[in-house]
Order: sequence, then structure tokens, then C-alpha cells
Amino acid sequence: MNTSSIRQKHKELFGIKEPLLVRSPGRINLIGEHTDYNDGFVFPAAIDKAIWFTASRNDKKLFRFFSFDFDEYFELPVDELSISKVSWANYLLGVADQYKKRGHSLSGVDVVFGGDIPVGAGLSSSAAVENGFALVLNKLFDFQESKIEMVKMAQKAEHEYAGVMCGIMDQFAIMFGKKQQAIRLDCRTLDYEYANINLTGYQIVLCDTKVKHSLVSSAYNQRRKECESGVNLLKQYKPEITALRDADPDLLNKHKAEMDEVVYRRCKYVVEENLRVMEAFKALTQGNIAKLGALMTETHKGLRDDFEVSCKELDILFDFAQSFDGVIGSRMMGGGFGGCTINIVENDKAEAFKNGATKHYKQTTGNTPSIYDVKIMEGTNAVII
Ligand code: GAF
Repeated sequence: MNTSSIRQKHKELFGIKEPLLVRSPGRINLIGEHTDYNDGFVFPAAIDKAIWFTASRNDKKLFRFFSFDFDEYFELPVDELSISKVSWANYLLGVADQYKKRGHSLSGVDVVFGGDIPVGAGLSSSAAVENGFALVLNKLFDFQESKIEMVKMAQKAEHEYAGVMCGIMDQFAIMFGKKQQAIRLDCRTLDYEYANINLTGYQIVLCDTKVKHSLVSSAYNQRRKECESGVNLLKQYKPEITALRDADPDLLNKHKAEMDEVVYRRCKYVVEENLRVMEAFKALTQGNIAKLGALMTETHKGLRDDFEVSCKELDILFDFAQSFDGVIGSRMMGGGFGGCTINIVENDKAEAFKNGATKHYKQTTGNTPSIYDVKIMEGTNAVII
């Protein structure tokens, strides 16, 4: 897939030669996993894998979408906007619905979209689609919504049309991404700071397990509930606690005996992870890649043992990375139960690492992983051709 084939398809289907062109990337996350919906801190970045959209208005009061990757056409009258049985269409319809709820009057829109963000790999292809379509509508109809409003609408689209009660990290990182910069985001205040990703001598390698276990969204929503139940207990002692962001290890340990054992471990992980994000930001800005790597490794252990969102396949890749001389940090990335590990690897050992991980994963699971080199790139934007 390239942008000229999407543009060609747009012309074929809708007869428009020069539609609006929007690029919306995937994201990685250096550290800060499952902290966003606990009002905590995250450290993601937008990448050089993206979904591209061509878009134009139609005067037929129709949503007409073509998914290049699924090779499927979808059509719905604008006045009948509601959740569809076609799951890919929901990521666009959910965004349209948010515009409607903010009082914008929608008319017909024609869209072709597709790209190279692998689905189910934990690189947030869904948020890339939501953000991209948010920008498409904003531009085509001149709705004048700000970037942050588009981020919030994209997040709500995921809640209401995809049923995943996600935090704000993915949509934020994808909208605000900048070349060569990761974003340290405070998910409560939405204050953010960019940090130059200067991994001199190292590169980021993603190893994709190619599995996505079916419990992803139910387990995700379940983790949110467990965190909330920890907050409800701690609140009885410190009413100012409204999210795990407000708790610290001492307070948690003081009330450990009163907590359900599982809830305690979920809270412990989140409280520790928030502290790790702060440390990682400091380490990266000081060029201390070894420290960043060590923190990532701790994160994986917490996600595996306390938060329990890893899986056999991710652990196999993590263990291999741990044993490989030349990997300075490794961990599962994203919501969990499949998807990728993110690895920081010495440049001159990267090829050997990729080959070794592929061979080991094949031998242990019988499946071939996908390996991606990623670069940090700009967030969602309209492209002038
Ligand atoms: C998914 C969610 F969409 C994010 O909001 C975040 O919670 C992440 O899992 C885990 O850190 O990508």
C-alpha cells in the first residue's frame, strides 16, 4: 500500500482527483503502562508506521468508507449514525458521533483509508484511525476543534463504539507526536513535555508475537475496575485520593492487609510504574540509556507478575531479550495479552538480536514473529501533496 494507490482508489470510487490527505501514525510507549486511566504518567511517541486517509465531501448525506486493508466498502446515511456490525467502520462512526454530540452538523463524507500499522500488535492502529478521521472531519467541514478536543473525541469514540474503556495515552501520543521526541504526559492535567530521543548507539526494535488473546478488552476493563476498587479502599483513610496517581508505596503497604490480594498487586504495580516513568524521563534527558533499560525490565516484571497482563508468547520474547548480550531494556508494550515487546538494542548487535529472537520464538511456539524497526515521527497531520 502507498498513498498513490489510496488516492487512485478514491478517484475510482468517488471521482475526486485531489482529495484531502491525512496521515495518522501508530505509537510506541517507552514506559508507563496502564497508568493513563489511573491519572498517572506515560512516556509514548508516534512512529513511522501510519494510516493514510483520502477524504472529500459528498452532497448525498452519506458516509461512504472504503477500507483499503480489508478491501471492503461501507455505506450509511448520515442521519442513521449508530454502532455498526462492521467493526472497522465503528472507529470512524464513533468519531462522527462525537462531533454530532458537540453540536456539529454532519453532512456526507467519502473516505478511503489504509496503512502499514499491524492490527493487534499493540501499536494502536485503532487510535490512529480515530485520530485520523477526527482530523478529516475537522478539516473538511472546518469545525475548528482543537487538537486536545479531537484527542478527547477519539478516546470517547473508542469507549462508546468499540467498548474499550481506554485511557488517553494512545490518542494523545498520536495527535501530539513529534519527530525524534517522546512525550511525557501527565494524564490528569494533560500537561506534557517533549524529550529528545537520542539513543546514540542504540535502536528501538519491536518483536511482534502475532497473537492477540481474546480476553484483551474484557481483561482491560476488569483491570480498570480493580484499580478503582483499590482507590475506594484507600479513600476511606485519605479522602483526597481520587485515583492511584495519588497513592504512594507507604500508604499502600499500610493497608495491604485490608485489601484483596489481587487488588493489592494491581495497585502496587501502578504506584511503582508511575515512579518509574518519572525516573525514566530523567534518565533519558540525561542520556542514561542503561537506566531507562533497567526500568523497562522492571516494568515487564510488574506487568507479568502483579498486573498480570502479559502472556506466554510475550514472556518468551522478553526472556530471550534478557539473555541476549546487547539488549539494554525490554518489555511488553501496550494493553497486553499479545502484541509486541519493545527492545532497546545496541546498533551493531541489532541484526543478530532480530535473527536470534525470530529463531527462538519459532522453536518455542512454532510461529514466526514479525520484527519492526521504528523511528519516532510526527503525529496526525494533513499532508500537502
Ligand atoms: C491500551 C489503551 F488504549 C491505553 O489507554 C493504555 O491504557 C494502554 O493500553 C496500556 O498502557 O493501549
